[in-house]
Amino acid sequence: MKDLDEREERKDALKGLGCSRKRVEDARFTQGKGNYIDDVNLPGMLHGDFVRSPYAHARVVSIDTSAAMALDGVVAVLTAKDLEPLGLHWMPTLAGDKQMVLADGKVLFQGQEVAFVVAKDRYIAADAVELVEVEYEDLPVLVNPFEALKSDVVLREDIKDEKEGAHGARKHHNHIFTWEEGDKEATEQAIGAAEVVAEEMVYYHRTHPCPLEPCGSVASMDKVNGKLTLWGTFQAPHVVRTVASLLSGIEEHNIRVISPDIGGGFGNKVGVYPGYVCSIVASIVTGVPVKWIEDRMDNLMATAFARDYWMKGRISATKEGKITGLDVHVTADHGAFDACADPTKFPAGFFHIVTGSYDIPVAHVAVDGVYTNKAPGGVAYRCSFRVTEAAYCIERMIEVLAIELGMDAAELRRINFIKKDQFPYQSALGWEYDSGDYHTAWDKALKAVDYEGLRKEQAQMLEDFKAGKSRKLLGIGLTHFTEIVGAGPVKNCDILGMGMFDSCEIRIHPTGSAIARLGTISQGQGHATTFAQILASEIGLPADSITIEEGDTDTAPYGLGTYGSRSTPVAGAATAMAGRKIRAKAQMIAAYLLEVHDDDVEWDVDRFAVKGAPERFKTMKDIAYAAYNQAIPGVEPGLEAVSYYDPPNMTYPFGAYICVMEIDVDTGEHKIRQFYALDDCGTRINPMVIDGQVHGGVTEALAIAMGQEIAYDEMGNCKTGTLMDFFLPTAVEVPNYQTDHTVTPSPHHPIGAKGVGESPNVGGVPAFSNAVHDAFRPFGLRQSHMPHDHWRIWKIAQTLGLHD
Ligand code: PCD
Repeated sequence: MKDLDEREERKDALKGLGCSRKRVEDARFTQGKGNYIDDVNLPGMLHGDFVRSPYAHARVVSIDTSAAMALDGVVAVLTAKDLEPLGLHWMPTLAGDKQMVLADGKVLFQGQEVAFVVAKDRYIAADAVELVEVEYEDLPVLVNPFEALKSDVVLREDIKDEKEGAHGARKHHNHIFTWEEGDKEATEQAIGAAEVVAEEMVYYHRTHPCPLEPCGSVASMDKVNGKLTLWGTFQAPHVVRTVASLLSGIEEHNIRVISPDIGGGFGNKVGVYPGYVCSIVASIVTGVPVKWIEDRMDNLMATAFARDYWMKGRISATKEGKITGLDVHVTADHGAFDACADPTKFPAGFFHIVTGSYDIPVAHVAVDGVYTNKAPGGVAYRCSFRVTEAAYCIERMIEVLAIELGMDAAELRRINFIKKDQFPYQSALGWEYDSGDYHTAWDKALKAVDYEGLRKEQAQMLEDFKAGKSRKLLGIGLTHFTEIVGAGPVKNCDILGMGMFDSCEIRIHPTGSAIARLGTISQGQGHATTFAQILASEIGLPADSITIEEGDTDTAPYGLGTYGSRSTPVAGAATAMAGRKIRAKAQMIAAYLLEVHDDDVEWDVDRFAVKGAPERFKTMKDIAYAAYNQAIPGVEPGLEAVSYYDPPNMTYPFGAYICVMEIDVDTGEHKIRQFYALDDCGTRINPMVIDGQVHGGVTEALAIAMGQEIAYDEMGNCKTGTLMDFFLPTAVEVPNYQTDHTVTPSPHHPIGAKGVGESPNVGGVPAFSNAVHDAFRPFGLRQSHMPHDHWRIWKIAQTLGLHD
C-alpha cells in the first residue's frame, strides 16, 4: 500500500496525462504579455493597406495611383501590373485553383483586393487608399449557385474554355468540379425499394470564423544576406515557407517563417491571402520590413468564409426504422476562386463522413462546386474539412426521417447506431472508424437530462399552449455525432503535395529539464500545457520542467500545422513516440549506471529500476545528467530524439449533445434551459483544457446556429461586414454548459487520444438547430434554414399559423 501511495505521489508530481494542469500560457495572455502579429515592430517598418472593390462583379477600366503617391509618407502603390513581371499577380490556391492577388482586369467579389498601398504608418496608408481612383464598369452579379450554373454570365474568364479543373471535368463555365463517393446504383436501388423515404434540402448557411485577432503578416527581406523573415498568423508555418519558396524562387533555407502568438485561428488562418504576398513583395521592393494587418471588415468580407452548402438528402428505412440507404447531393458555393482549405484529393473535405454514427448499408454522395460573386475561402471553421456540414446534414435527416416514421428520434438513433463490436467499422463511403461505443454514450446522455421526463414536460407545455394557457414551446435538440480528425495518413492526405504527417523533437538538458518543439502551432488551445503532459508521462520528467515551442520554421521540425483537430492525433502521437525514443536510450544509460544488463531494468513512472530490486534505480533526472557527463561505451553523449509520425488512420471522436430550449412563439426569442455535452475523445490529456475546448466550441455552435451569418444582397453587397451585423456571442447570450464524457481510446494512437477541439462545434450546431425544429414538430415543421435568429423563429411560428 505504501509503495502504491508513493508511486501515485511520484505520478502526481509529474502532472502528466489526465491532470487538469493549469494552462501555463495564461500567465502571459491574461497580463497582456502575449506577442501577437501586431506586436511585431521592426526598425524602419512600413505599413500596407488595400484598396478594395466596392463591386461584386465589375471590369476594372483604370487605376490612377498618382494622387495617392503624392501624399506625404506614401512609399508605393502596387497593382496587378507591378506584380505581373514577378508572376505574382495571381497565386495558386490550396484547392488547385488560382486566385488574383490584386485585381487583374476585373473584380469578382465585394472587398476584393485591387491595389496595395505602402506608407510610413497605418493612418497614412488608410488615407492614401481613399486617394486611389479606380474606374469600374459593373457586370451582372451571381450570388445564387443554382442560378450561376444556368447563367450565361461568365465569372472566371481566365478559365472559361477549360473543360477540366483540378478535380476533373467542368460542366459549365461557372462549375468547378463534381466529386463523388459511394455506390450510386446500389443506393438508388435501396431507396427505390424502401418502405419509407425522407427527402429534404438542408442548407448550412455561409458564415465566418471571425477570430478576435484578424489576419496579418510582417515581411522582412534582408538584401545583404538574402534572407526573408516572415511573421504571420499562420496555422501551418512550414507549409507557408515551402509555398513562399516555390512562388518567389527564394531558396527555402533563406526563408524563415514565424507564427507568433495567435489570437484564435478557427480555420481562418490556414489559407494564403493576398495580404501575405503583398507584404513580401513590398518588402522586397522597398528593402525594409512591411506590415499588413487587416481590420475587422476586411476579415469578415474578404478573408475566407465557411460552409455555404446546399445539401439535398434522401434517406430510406424500413417501417421499423432501420435505415437502408442514404444519398446526398451538395451544391457547394465556393465564391469567386476555389480557395477551399482541404487536403488535395478531397475537394469536399471529409464530407463523406455524412453517414454519421449510423450503420447505413449503402450510401452515395456527390458534390458540385460552383463559382459565384462571393468571397473565396471555404475554410474548416472549427471542423475537420466539411465534417460539420456532414454532421448537420445527417442529424437533420435523422430528425426528418423520425417525423416520416412517426418515431421518437432518440429511439431511431439507437436502432441505427454502429454497435460496439462492429469497430473497426467500414463505412459505406469508405472510412474505417477506429473505435466507438455509441450506445453507452447515448444512454448516459439521455439519463443525465432525464429524457423521458423532458418529453413529458414538453407534452404538458404543448397542451397548455393549445389550451391557450401559455405561449411557450419546448424543444429537445438531440445529436449524436461522429467526427473524423487527425489528417493524414500521408498516402491519402497532402496539402500542395506535402504529406500530412507531423513531428516532435525533444532535447533533454543535463539537469533534467527539457525543450520539445513541434510542427504544429497553438492558437489558444493550450499546447504548451498539454504536450508537456504527454511527455511527462512518457519520460518521467515533470511537465513543469518541459518547455514546448512551436511556430518557428528555423527551429521546429517540419510539420503540417494545426487545424482539423490534428495536433493531438498526429503531433501528439509524434510527441509520445519521440518520448519513447528518449526512454529507450535512457534505459541503456540506466543499465550501465546500475551495472546490470539493459533487459534487467524496468520503467517505473519517472525512473528505471532493477527488476526485483526497486530500491536500486536511476531517475530520469539522474540519467539526463549521466548522458552528458559520462563516457558510456557504445552510447553517444546527449539525450535527444525526433519523431516524424505518419498516422495509420484518422481518429473518430464522437459525442452525444442535448439542447433543451424554450421558445416564445410570439417574439421568436429562445431560452436555452440546458445544454448537455458528452464527448468521447479517447484518452483525455487535460480534462480542464477539454472542458474549455467544449465551452468555446459550443459557444461558436450557438453563434452559427442561432444568428451568425455572412449574407449578401442580390447585388453581391456583403450585408454583414461588421460586428454590428455579424453575431458574435458574449456572456449575455451564452448559457451554462454541462460537460460529460466517456473514454473509448483510439486503438492506433500511441496514447489512445483522439482530437476534441472541433467536436463541440460539429455536435453543437445540430443540437441547437434540432431543438428549434423539435419545438415546432407537432405543428408540421420539417426543415427551416439556419441561422435561427429571433426573426426567423418568429417567422416559422407565423408560417405555421401560430400567431393569431
Ligand atoms: N486535448 C486533450 N485531450 C484529448 C484531445 C485534446 O487534452 N484527448 C487538448 C489538446 O492537447 C489541445 C486541445 O485539447 O490542447 C485541442 O486539441 P485537438 O483537438 O487535437 O485540436 P488542435 O489540433 O490542437 O487544435 C485545432 C482545433 C481547431 S481545428 C479549431 S478550428 C479550434 C480548436 O482547435 N481553434 C481554436 N480550438 C481552439 N481553441 C482556441 N482557444 N483557439 C482556437 O483558434 Mo480548425 O480546422 O482550424 O477550423
